[in-house]
Amino acid sequence: AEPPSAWLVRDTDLSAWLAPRHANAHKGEHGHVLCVGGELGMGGAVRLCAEAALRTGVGLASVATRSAGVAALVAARPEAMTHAVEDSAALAPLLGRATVVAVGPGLGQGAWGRALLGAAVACGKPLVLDADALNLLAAAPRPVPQAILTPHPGEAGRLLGMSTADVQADRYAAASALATRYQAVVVLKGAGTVVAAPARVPVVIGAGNPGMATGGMGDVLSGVVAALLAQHLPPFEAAVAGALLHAAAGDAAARVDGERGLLPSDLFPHLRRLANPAW
Ligand code: NPW
Ligand code: AMP
Ligand code: MG
Repeated sequence: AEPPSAWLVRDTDLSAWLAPRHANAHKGEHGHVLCVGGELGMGGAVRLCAEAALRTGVGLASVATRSAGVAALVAARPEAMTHAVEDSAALAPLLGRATVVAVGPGLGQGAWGRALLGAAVACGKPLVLDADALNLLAAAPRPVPQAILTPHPGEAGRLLGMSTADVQADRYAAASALATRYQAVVVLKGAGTVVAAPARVPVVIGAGNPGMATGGMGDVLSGVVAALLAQHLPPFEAAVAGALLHAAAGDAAARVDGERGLLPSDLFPHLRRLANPAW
């Protein structure tokens, strides 16, 4: 069900949003993304988010995660400033220093995740909400006009109180209903990602492949979108350009060695190259 006026964007359109840096740029101009997540057993998700933000050109990336996950993350990605955060009091100073807060990758749906999400929503900074942040939002729905939401069809169904199949039966209607209900920019993921927002013509992402149906792929997307928002793209443009950059990186990675066995971290060198379209 395609509405009469949806825009289709392709990888050749990326240069419209990704201008080269100017010669005397400094890291403070390129924003500071704080990634919040990584409940026990899911520390990899928040690392993927932070690394994706760095490969998409953010000036600084910080991570707030469980104490148990800090050492591994610092060793794997020393550029990310990784903090042990066991409660919302420990999160507050990190929220104060962030330009954009990405919440949800591996957050879990327990008391820890709920407390950190509540503090992030209350802080007033621009947000990217993904994964368990969306599951927690579905359990206590409220407008989040400062947010970009990045649900897969299962999460979209929870946010709308309908089945995954009903979301997939009319993806435009589902994306628009989410944008209206949550007063937010929405990236409805899956084959033919749809970006919607209140009073905007929806955009369809003409890139991506089924090799991307691998755990952790969406955690990478949240970092890409957060990094573009932190680099001063307006929210709808950050969502469109981020979804397109992520899908194009997935296609580029699949062209190298195929779709089966493609890993989210395989996108990083392609993200970096495609984030510099004029290079
Ligand atoms: P069904 O069964 O068809 O109704 P969940 P998750 C649906 C973290 N991760 N088309 C489908 O539903 C995340 O960040 C950590 C159609 C499917 O069964 C989260 O915090 C990793 N349906 C947490 O795990 C790597 C689709 O959704 C259900 C669809 C849970 O997130 C993995 C699964 O979704 C993961 O990212 C589509 N295209 N896509 C790590 N390395 O640390 C999804 N569905 O139940 O929300 O679980 O997405 O795995
Ligand atoms: P998640 O389910 O949160 O890990 O997100 C999966 C990511 O991979 C999203 O960006 C999806 O749009 C993308 N993806 C998954 N399956 C496909 C597919 N069949 N075609 C294109 N993109 C896909
Ligand atoms: Mg996900």
